Amino acid sequence: MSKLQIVYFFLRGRAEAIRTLLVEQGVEYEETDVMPMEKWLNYWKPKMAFGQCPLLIDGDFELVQSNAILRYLGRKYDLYGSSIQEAARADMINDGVEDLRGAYTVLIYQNYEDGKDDYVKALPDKLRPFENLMKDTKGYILGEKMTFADYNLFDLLDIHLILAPTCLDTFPALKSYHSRVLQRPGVQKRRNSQNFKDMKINFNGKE
Ligand code: GTS
Repeated sequence: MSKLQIVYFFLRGRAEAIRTLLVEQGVEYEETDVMPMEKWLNYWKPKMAFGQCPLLIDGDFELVQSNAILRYLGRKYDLYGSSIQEAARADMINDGVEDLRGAYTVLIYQNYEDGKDDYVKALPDKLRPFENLMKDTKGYILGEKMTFADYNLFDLLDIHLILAPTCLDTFPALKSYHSRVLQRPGVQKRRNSQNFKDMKINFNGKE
């Protein structure tokens, strides 16, 4: 059986939660870099259903949209809870992650120099809903077992700690959640890999 393939830029970006999930689940995958730019524009981009990557290739099945990929892998590797209510809670938090990731992406690519201070000032109001949702768990989003959404929430917190290193200091549940996920052996395996260490977070180098 062929290995899964992630087609993306050589970046953490929107592929990092997917990679961490796969490494932790012990799933071997191959990585295809869409660059150089001419190759991206003329070869890869026209192949992408929405003109953007990441793309996951699983045999003859191809899927774009990072959150659809995470959900697909969640179903495939039993990381989607065990009832429709649990799945919905994972979905809800993942959608919250997407909202904040969207704002982060606008900051990074459109307004970093002028917008960073205001973004960091407004961050507590954006993080508080996650703190409220996570404060009763001593484990992960659904309790003891990781879901696809945990990989995404962890990555979101992780990139915000780089942007604003003290941003979790007033959110004890999120702070301990971040370190709990970070300490997981599979997450450590990904983070100790040369591939992870060599990657920028974002295409323009801002973080
Ligand atoms: N909603 C999409 C998803 O979640 O996958 C957005 C994907 C997206 O914005 N991809 C960017 C891209 O392909 C790269 S990154 O923002 O994830 O770093 N950009 C290149 C282009 O030509 O649009």
